[in-house]
Amino acid sequence: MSSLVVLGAQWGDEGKGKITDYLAEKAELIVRYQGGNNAGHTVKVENNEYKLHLIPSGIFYEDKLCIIGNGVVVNPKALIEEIKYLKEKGISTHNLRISDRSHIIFPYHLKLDELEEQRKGIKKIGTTVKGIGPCYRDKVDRIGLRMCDIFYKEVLEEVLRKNIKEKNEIIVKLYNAEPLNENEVVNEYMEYLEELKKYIVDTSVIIDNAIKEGKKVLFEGAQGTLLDLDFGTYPYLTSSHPISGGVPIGAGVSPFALKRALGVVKAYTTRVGKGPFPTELFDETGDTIRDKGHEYGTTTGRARRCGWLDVVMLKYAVRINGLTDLAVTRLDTLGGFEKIKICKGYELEGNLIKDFPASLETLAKCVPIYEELDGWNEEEMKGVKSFESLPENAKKYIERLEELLDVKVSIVSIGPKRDETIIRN
Ligand code: 2SA
Ligand code: MG
Repeated sequence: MSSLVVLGAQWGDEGKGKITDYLAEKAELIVRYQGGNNAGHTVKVENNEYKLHLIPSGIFYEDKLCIIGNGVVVNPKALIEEIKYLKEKGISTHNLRISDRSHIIFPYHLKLDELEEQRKGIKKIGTTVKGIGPCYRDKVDRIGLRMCDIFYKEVLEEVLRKNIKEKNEIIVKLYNAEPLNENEVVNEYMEYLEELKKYIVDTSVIIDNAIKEGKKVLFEGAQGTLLDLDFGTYPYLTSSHPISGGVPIGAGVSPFALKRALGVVKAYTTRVGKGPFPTELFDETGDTIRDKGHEYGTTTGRARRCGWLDVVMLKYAVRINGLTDLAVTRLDTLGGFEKIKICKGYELEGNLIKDFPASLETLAKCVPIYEELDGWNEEEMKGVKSFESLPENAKKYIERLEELLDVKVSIVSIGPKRDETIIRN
């Protein structure tokens, strides 16, 4: 059994939840390696629907360890709420483990996230306002607090009080906003952390042992490649590393631990938040995709921007992540269009651009070069169990994508349910 990472190849919301859930069945450990409760996915188990933000989707299986790795930023309050939510639905969290090296999100991170976004005005990033960026910033600044600090309560309290005082100064002086109540935050969070103590361990040792024993480990990415801090559309991105390179750092494993990198690709492109988006559709087609695909954020309810599939972007994702294969989701949503477009390259001031540019100024000027393919009828897709039985033009769409990217599409999803997943051998 070999280990693999499942990650988003676009701007997040590719349908990773469903694919991860599907693959989790065959894995023994499921590990989150970046992000925090800015992630959100819906998992359907039998007839129940669950929404998870922080806990890996393997939690629905009794016998699998679910790990929140060191690269994740943990909001203790949100995590306790998620544990309670699962308990109320009869799901136990006894298999949950939290890295002792993971950083803690405190209320001042959320407050600063909100205030900074307000101050940026129209230049705002459109964050999830979960305190993700400010928490990672403190980590880099070496003033953050980690889960292991709860075992030294006095030290933790001292640093926490110092941090609250310093952040309050910024909140009051720079933003003219209400300061946080120091004692209230300290008391509330010391209690939460005490409650989480039983889950805190050195998770990198557990993962390493599992790999040595030949167990299959599934690394679960949140957000997507184009939201990666280094390789995404800076600054309109998240503050962590969703790419495959984020796994060794965010989970504490060797870079050679990964044998497979599965990229999840939505059959079209969506993004929430700001920033250039070359294949964005501002017409009726875009609205139809949004409505048919229910393209509204799970956490914030925001309408997602929709557009055609972008191969320039996907080639970049294949290269940066070393993708071994792809899972294409939402092929059903593309049904019913007479013609479907794929962007094969960009035109920039008379030149052909094949590599995804670094500068957003450049990206904003790129004009997509499209190839047009014939559409298919979605009715012909209902109940289909094999790739061969898909409508002819839907197959052509997938095969053309494979040809353009030179990567195999190993999974095709044609609906939200587990049995609407086609595996190609
Ligand atoms: P943040 O809050 O600092 O991470 O926001 C920075 C940018 O990253 C975007 N972002 C996301 N975009 C899509 N999906 C996200 N997460 C969930 C998911 C979304 C959900 O993984 O499915 O619940 O539907 C996500 N998280 C962050 C955000 O919009 C900003 O552009
Ligand atoms: Mg989502």
